[in-house]
Amino acid sequence: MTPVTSSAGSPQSEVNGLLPPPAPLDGFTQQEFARRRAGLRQRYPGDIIILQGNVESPGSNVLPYRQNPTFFYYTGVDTPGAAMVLLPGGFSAATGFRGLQPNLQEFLFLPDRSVVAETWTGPKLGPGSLTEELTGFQKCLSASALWSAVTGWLKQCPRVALTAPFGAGSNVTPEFQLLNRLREIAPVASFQDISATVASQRIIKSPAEIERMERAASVTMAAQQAARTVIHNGDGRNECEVEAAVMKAFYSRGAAAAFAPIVGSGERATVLHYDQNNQPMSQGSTVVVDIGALLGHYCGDITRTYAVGGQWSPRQRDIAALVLAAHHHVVDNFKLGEDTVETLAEKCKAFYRESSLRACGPAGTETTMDTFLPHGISHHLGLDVHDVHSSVNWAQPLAPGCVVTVEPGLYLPREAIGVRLENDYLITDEGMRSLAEPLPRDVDELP
Ligand SMILES: [Mn+2]
Repeated sequence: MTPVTSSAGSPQSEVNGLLPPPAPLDGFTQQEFARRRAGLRQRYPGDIIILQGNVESPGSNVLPYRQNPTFFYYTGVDTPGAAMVLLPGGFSAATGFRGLQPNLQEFLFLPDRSVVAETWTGPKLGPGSLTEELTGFQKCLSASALWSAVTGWLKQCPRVALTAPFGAGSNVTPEFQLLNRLREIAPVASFQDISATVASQRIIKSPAEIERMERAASVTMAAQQAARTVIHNGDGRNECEVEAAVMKAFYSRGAAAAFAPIVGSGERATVLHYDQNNQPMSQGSTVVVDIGALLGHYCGDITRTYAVGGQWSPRQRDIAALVLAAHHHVVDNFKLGEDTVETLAEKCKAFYRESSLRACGPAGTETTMDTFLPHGISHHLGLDVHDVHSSVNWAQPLAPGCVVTVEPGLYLPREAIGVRLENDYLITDEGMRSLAEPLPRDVDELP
């Protein structure tokens, strides 16, 4: 994998005195992205495929800007305000945009570079030949030309493939705005939703993605080790100190948090997405630490459960041993071609049901342990923590190249015990392979 670097004295900087732009692709090869675009075009051979990237929210630095993961997946470009247009084969690009070579099919549109804007947010990739060289796009045009080009192209080919707006609040999404605008300029156009195709591509990871995800998982494990050290001397210390150790481990390794870290001790260990992380920990409590590093665009997601002071109580040990055994049971008995994200959860619940352990439910009656697992135990992982969540076909068997989490838990609020144990796995022909160091087999190695 050869990182692409931008050369100083590039056309973009020579012409207008701007600083050289940052390199796109984040260390992946141009072929990686070209292959993905080819895969997408193959599925929609008669359509104009349009994707838009994220824009920076004007005048606000409240949250760091992050590119739309699907847009990065097909372009390798983080530049705000970008758009990608892929034309069907045999279609003449010159019909929409005079002066273009007719055989061009892959277009990137980027905002023009601006001295004023770059004073605030630094040098950016802009339209032109340097970006074409760095990204492998056939043509990189100014974003100001996007709508006139698309209008012209749609007159010749009124078929569009795009990611449809989805879910609650979808009518305020950029996807909805794009769809509306296209309907205005091409009222007779037909639309196809590419989301399922995007998901089918994104859930199969390339060797380069797997290598990157191993690094994200290993940074996540380093942060787990840092969390454990704090918790072993954690009596009277605050959950936020654990979070601080986690963030230090991420930042000092060039990573960020893929999601708000969860550090819950005592009853808070039973709150699935607890993220206040601001209560004192007391000796002997279980502490659930669910964290993920975001490294080079890819996410880790690993959960460990520790005991303040480093020793289980007999009851905690029983609960943790069952969760650990369930985790290994699911991984060891993985059936390629059969198991789906859903059947993994069913296997885990069945395993819990067979256990002789019991606990009291909310009504105060004793029940089997499967009652105390309120969540699924697996999701795809990648550019997003819940990778292409809304578009994944959950009934589809996991295939080689998929990366998923396995994360059984047990949550007993009445006993103030919560345990979750999560690792990240690559599906291979031989089964599930842990991306980071494997989960121990011995429950006494955990706390
Ligand atoms: Mn997870």
